[in-house]
Amino acid sequence: MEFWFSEFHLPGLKYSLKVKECLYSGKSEYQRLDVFETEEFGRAFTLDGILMVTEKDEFVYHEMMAHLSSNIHPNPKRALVIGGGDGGTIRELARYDSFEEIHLCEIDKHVTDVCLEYFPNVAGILKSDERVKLYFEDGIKFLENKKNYYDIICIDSTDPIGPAVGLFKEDFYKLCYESLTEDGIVIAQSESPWYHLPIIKDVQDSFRKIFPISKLATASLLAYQSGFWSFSIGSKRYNPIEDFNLEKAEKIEKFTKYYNSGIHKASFVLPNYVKKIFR
Ligand code: AAT
Repeated sequence: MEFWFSEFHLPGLKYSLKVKECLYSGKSEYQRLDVFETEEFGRAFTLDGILMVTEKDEFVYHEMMAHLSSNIHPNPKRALVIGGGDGGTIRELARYDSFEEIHLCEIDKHVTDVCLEYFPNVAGILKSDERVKLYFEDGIKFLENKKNYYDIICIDSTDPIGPAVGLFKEDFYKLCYESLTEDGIVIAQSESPWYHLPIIKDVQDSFRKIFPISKLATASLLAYQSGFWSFSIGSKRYNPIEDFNLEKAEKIEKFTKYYNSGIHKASFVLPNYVKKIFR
């Protein structure tokens, strides 16, 4: 008998992967967690029936979150990832020697436990790098007590449902602003330009109100809705395009599978149907 995982994207559209084996199923206080061995994408991790990590393409999203932000800061020392309990964004941040502290604030410890067991190449860094500290709490509450602390904040959150709703609100971005140092940078996953343009517009409108510099980047991936994803950057001093650091990118691209200097620059070039949100 064949077994397929389907993610329901739109009322008339679903995305399906043929499953060889279900490796794990469980329920936490916050969500349902599943790990599948799929025929096309290797292992896949889902939360409430939505793909979070696949072995095939996880590098795209995680590299973009970490490198678009860290590249443009000349000497980032403290980073925070909110959400992202799988560890992928942390793995990429950890490539920079300049970081002294890399914090993870994930609401659901169950996510990290499952990823440590089933995705060692993604989550392993959470145990192996002594700069990494794990906090299992709500990202919003966590930031209320942190002022002027982080150089980089990566908002690596689920889609805006359940506990992640607040991570897409202007008040939360204000908290991020206050928790950043005077030249800090925040990057947030901001959903798909094909399916979620109103969400992208809201995030961008908020960033523009709060940060002197705000930009939108995109990337092509496989596992998230429509295969085309966006990242919103808010920055206090450095411009993601003008302050691009070629030397840093060339060092990093020895390790990366998606990000490189050309991708950094090109990712800020937007199609007209996306640009229209700024008019
Ligand atoms: N690294 C790619 C994986 C993710 S998962 C996002 C994580 O955000 C989940 O583990 C979830 O438990 C966590 N999370 C949700 N709300 C909060 C919160 N309020 N505070 C802290 N962590 C939270 C990103 C997937 C993108 C999906 C695209 N379709």
